[in-house]
Amino acid sequence: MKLYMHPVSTVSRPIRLFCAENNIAVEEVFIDLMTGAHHQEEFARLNPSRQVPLLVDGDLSLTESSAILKYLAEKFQSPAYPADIKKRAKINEVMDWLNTGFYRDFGYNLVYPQIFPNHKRRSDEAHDATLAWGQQGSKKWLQVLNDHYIGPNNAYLLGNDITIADYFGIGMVTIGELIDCSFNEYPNICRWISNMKKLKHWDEVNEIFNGFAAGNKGKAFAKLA
Ligand SMILES: N[C@@H](CCC(=O)N[C@@H](CS)C(=O)NCC(=O)O)C(=O)O
Repeated sequence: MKLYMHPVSTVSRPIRLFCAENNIAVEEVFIDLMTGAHHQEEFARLNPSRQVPLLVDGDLSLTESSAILKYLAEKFQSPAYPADIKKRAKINEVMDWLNTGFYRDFGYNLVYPQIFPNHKRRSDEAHDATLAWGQQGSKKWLQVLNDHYIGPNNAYLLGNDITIADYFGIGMVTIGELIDCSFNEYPNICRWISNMKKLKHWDEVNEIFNGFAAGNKGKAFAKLA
């Protein structure tokens, strides 16, 4: 299997972490998004959307990080994606919730416009309005994550067993580190983040991401407050 990825990519990191933690042998192919390698014909033929991650397993070419995690978990019969249909339905629910709700506001309206020049809005007014929208939406989603999904007793998003939703979500929530964002107002989220960071391969998988985040420390960003 080949995984086309970028080590800082929010949606590549969960797959790399899941593979590392579960001893899944995958050949990683680095696609340098910074130099536009994803726009070169060779890669665009494999993924016309010109994005990472992309998993190639024999004759299967699979995009969408959520679908890739589910495929790998099924292929290797991981307990992180139990066969019980009700448990699986809840995992799917959280992954969709993260992807279509939380990530839109937190990633695309708050974090990315501040760190990627191509996400900056054309006027200051439009830019500030996007960030204000992102702050408001993110706070709503984080409260739901803190109170409803994790709650005061769970170690993970859906109880005390890690699932692929945790791998998926941790990639998205920790992009807050790129704008030096604190989650202190959300103690259950802090506990969950700290549990995920205890995974054996966390540091190794996130080394480059952590370097990127460290470079942004102390800079002025619109955060959650
Ligand atoms: N919905 C896709 C999103 C993929 C995505 O946004 N990938 C980013 C990296 S995090 C990318 O390749 N960006 C390059 C670009 O769009 O130009 C997934 O979950 O896999």
